[in-house]
Formats: sequence, C-alpha cells, structure tokens
Amino acid sequence: MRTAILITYNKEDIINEAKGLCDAAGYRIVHTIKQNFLKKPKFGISKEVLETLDEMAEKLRPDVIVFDEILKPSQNYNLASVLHREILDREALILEIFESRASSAESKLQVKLAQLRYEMARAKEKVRLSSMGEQPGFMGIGKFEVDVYYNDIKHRMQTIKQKLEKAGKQRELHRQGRKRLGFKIISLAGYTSAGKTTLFNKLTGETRDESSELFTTLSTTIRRLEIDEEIFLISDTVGFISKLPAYMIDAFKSTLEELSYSDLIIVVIDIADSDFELKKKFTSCMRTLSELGINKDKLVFAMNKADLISTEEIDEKIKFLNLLENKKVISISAKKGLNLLQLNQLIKGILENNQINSDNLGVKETFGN
Ligand SMILES: Nc1nc2c(ncn2[C@@H]2O[C@H](COP(=O)(O)OP(=O)(O)OP(=O)(O)O)[C@@H](O)[C@H]2O)c(=O)[nH]1
Ligand SMILES: [Mg+2]
Repeated sequence: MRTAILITYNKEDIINEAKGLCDAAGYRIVHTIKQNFLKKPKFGISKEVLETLDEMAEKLRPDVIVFDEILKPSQNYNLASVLHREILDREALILEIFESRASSAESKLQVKLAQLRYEMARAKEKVRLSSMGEQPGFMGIGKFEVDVYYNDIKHRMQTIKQKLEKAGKQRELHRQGRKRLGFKIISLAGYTSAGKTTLFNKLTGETRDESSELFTTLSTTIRRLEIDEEIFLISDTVGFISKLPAYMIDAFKSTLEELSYSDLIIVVIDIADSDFELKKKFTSCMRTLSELGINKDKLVFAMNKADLISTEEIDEKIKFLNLLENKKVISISAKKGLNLLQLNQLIKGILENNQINSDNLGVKETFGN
C-alpha cells in the first residue's frame, strides 16, 4: 500500500473525512499534521510548518503528501520544489478515488473530463506564469509547449463532451421507455457511506459492491422492486460529499440527474453519526437536492444503521434534525433488514396517493405515436 503524510485542519470531523478519503484512494497515512489555517499564499502552510513537514518527509519517505485543501497550481509547484515529492490536494485526491471506482463507460468518461478540467486550470496558470516571464521553464516546459498542451487538453475535452452527450441521449431514450411502461421510479440518495447500496441490495436482492470506503458507487444502476406484486424501478446513486468542487458535482450530474426524474427519493441517513456529523451531512444532502431542483414532497427519510443505537437515541436524532413532524421518516437497518417491510409500505402508500408526480417527470415526448 502506498503511504502518505496528511496535512489537514485541526477539526475532528474534517480529519476523519480526510482519513476516509486517503483510505479510499489506497494510501496509508504515516503522519498527520493538523493546522488551523491552510490557505497561506505561498505554500498554504507557514515556513515553520513546511520545515517540520520537510523533516518528517525525509524521515518517513511517504509516496505522496496529501494536502486537504484546494491548492493553487503555484502553491503546488512551490511545495513540490521544496519537498521533492508528489503533492495531492483535495481535488486531486478525490479524482484519484473517482478514477479507481468508475465502472461504467459513462462514468469513466466523466472522470476523465473532470481530470482534464483539473489539468486545464493548471495549464492556464502555466501559460500565465510563462507569459509573465516569471518562470520561463515552468515545470520544464516553455511557452510554446504550454500552448500546445493547453490546446490538446481543450481538444480532448471536446471529444469527451461529445461522447457524453451521446450517452446522455441514450439515457433519455431509456427513461422515455420506462415512462411509457408506466413504472414509477424510486431513487436512493444520501451522503457517501450512509448505506444506500446496502439498502438497494437488500430491497432488490442485488449484490453490488458495498463497503465502508467512501465513493463505492460511481454510476447508477436501476433494478426492479416489487411491493405487493406491484413493480417499481429503483436506482442506486453516487454519494454526496461536502466541499466537492462545483465542476465535480457537474461531472457526476448524469448519475445524480436520475434523481430529478424520480417519483420518490429515499434519503438515506447514517443515524449512528454524532450530532455534529449528522447535521453537516444532512445539510450537505439537502443542499445538493435543492440544487438539483428536487421537490421536498418527494423525499422519504430512511434513518439507517438503527441497529447501532438505542430507540431513545434515534428519536432524539430525528428531533435534532427537525424531522419529528415529518410523516415520511422511518428508522431502518439495511444491514440487519430491520423495518424494511414498513419502508416498502411507506413508499407504496406515498406513490399510490401521489398521481401528480408521475405526470411531472419532465421528460419531453420526442417520439411519434
Ligand atoms: N451497522 C450497520 N451498518 C450498515 C448498515 N447499512 C450499511 N452499513 C455499512 O455501512 C457501510 C457503507 O455502506 P454502503 O451501502 O456501501 O454505503 P453507500 O451509501 O452506498 O456509499 P457510497 O456508495 O460510497 O456513496 C458498509 O460498511 C455497510 O456494511 C446498517 O443498517 N447497519
Ligand atoms: Mg454505494
């Protein structure tokens, strides 16, 4: 396993998430440096901390240095020239995870596009630096090569975008097909590691990858779900995460897009989280859902991992999230199969009383009859 020194903020939830990301990307952390501030202009960190870091790196010889913030290309360059090691900022780390997890052709293209966007931002900076004559041989390349490199990235992005457009049209056709068959669509949403795939597998009898690592799922899978002989379609989606750069959410829009075409969304929440984490993840989920333009009436809240805490604690957490009055809240355990029949009944009840939603799929009918 490759090793990393982690530089992160001095806050427990952030440290845990950063550790989770390193773990998911396949790095073993050999040392952690915690800081209150990571946005100093030149290196992100102060000169003194940089010196300590340099010493640690000499001693521990990690494969990479993970910097849990978004670094400017110049900062990345400055750090690399002192430390002589690969520096991965938060974005690069998330991209590595996405790259290793993407399984469908479409999600691979999306990852590639996000990587090129990341490179593009850096190419722009290289062009700027070399045209200012500040760093003529920036990273060993001159202005002409930088221009060629920049145009090459642009061209490759264009090609990928075209392929993605095609794939998008394909998905639209599938969606229309499903609509014509009259099936209601249910989607799973929620923060990464909440237990969406576990629930999906339990409800449908599927055996998809579920794990404690972050971002296990990177493309949507749709299966049928039968409740009292009535057939619904259910789809698993990629997990949300806080501080995900906008263009990455954009890159995975197509997997999240399924949500906006759903008749009902099960928001899976890890109820065993501490109050602080619970609130943070819940807020992040709700924000993403609202950014996708999703109507609140379509949401069902599944308080998952109920096997890990007491009934009293569950009630307190539901109250804490201001969901006490909400009739669409249910505590479950996907892993232990607790309350899943009740969840099915809740889903069915809502979908049956909710004819309006099915006419509101937002799909343009481009087929002739
Ligand atoms: N104790 C307990 N663990 C659970 C339960 N549901 C899921 N888990 C565990 O939580 C971890 C994450 O589960 P996943 O189903 O992969 O989570 P996910 O929401 O699909 O995660 P991403 O695909 O990364 O977004 C796994 O280790 C599961 O075994 C539950 O009801 N109880
Ligand atoms: Mg999953």
